[in-house]
Amino acid sequence: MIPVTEPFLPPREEYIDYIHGIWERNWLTNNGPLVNRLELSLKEYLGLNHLLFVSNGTLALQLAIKSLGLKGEIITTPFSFVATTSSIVWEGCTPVFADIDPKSLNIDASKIEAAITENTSAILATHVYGNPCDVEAIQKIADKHGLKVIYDGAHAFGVELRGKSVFDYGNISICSLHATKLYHSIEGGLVITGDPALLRKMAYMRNFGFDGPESFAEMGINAKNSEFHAAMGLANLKYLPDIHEKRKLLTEHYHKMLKNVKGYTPQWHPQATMNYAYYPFVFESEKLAMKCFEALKRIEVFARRYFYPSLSSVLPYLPAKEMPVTDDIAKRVLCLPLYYDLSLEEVDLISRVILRVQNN
Ligand code: T4K
Repeated sequence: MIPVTEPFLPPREEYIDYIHGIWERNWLTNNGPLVNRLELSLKEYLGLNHLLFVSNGTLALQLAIKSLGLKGEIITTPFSFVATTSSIVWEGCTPVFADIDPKSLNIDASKIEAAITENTSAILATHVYGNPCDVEAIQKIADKHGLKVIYDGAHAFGVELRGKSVFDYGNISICSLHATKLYHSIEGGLVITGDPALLRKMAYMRNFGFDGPESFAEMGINAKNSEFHAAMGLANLKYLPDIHEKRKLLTEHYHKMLKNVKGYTPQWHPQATMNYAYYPFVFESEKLAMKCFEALKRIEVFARRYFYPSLSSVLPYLPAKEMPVTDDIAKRVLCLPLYYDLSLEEVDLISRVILRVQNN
């Protein structure tokens, strides 16, 4: 069986080395030493001044929305994982969709302005598959209309845009460190901001708002993460260069093998590095995409339709809205298997099945 992804696991002994200390200290969660160490290591690795390690990417989004005090409408992309939209609704705001650009698959900045009303408070855009949004155009619109900007960088770990971390754009960025991500802490997430006051606010919010054992600075939630999760994050860190190289090799092999397949891969931001988080392919038609999907399934290869259907049409708690570009792309896109332990031979096999389906 070949799944769309498989978590990377460090050598067991290296994880256990971190765990030994937990037994010695008997300190399991609530901002422990491994959590602090992971935060410092990630700041250094990513070249960032301020970040917090939280329970998961979804709570990271919720902290971002809450800490900015957002109300009313938030303009967002219909082409993302459900958490991007559901977090907006969960925080009592209304998502307003703007369609995507068919080349980058990110929110189309030229469609944002038409969606702005007097109730708009922010733009929440996803760097889909790790490919950075047009951050300059988005910031211009935000500045013109006095809006906040949140980036859902769940897929974008390690990506640099114009020489600095992609997480360094907007008011707040978030990342997911879920097991299915290229770098993970089993469950986990990050909130990142350049504003120290905002970071302090989110740090309180992550821990019920506590400012001391008997006082509160903010309204809060439990978005803390544990020493066991931090240990996994720390153990995985040193393998990032290997993980990056292997994913790059596999991606380039897919590119080579699939160059004659009718369709395309998203156009990457020209000033950004790649992290090879996913291998999305937009087929010429839904028919071809689904034929490939079924043929792969017959040999136990499980591609995924990330992200079908469009969030603007599928959520029972939102009115359906037509988004012509997203509705079309979502039907035609497949994410092909991509993970550290996948072999070049398996990429060959997957690609040959796709070529055979197309040529039949
Ligand atoms: N924003 C965006 C843009 C996101 O993509 C996500 C999450 C979030 C926000 C929220 O972040 P978190 O709150 O999750 O930190 C998976 C992930 O669960 C989810 O984190 C991710 N995006 C999404 C794109 O993919 P599913 O429902 O596809 O997961 P699942 O269980 O089907 O797993 C996918 C494949 O991975 C399976 O075929 C098998 C393999 N797998 C999975 C797990 C958990 C394993 O081999 N071992 C495992 O332990 O959502």
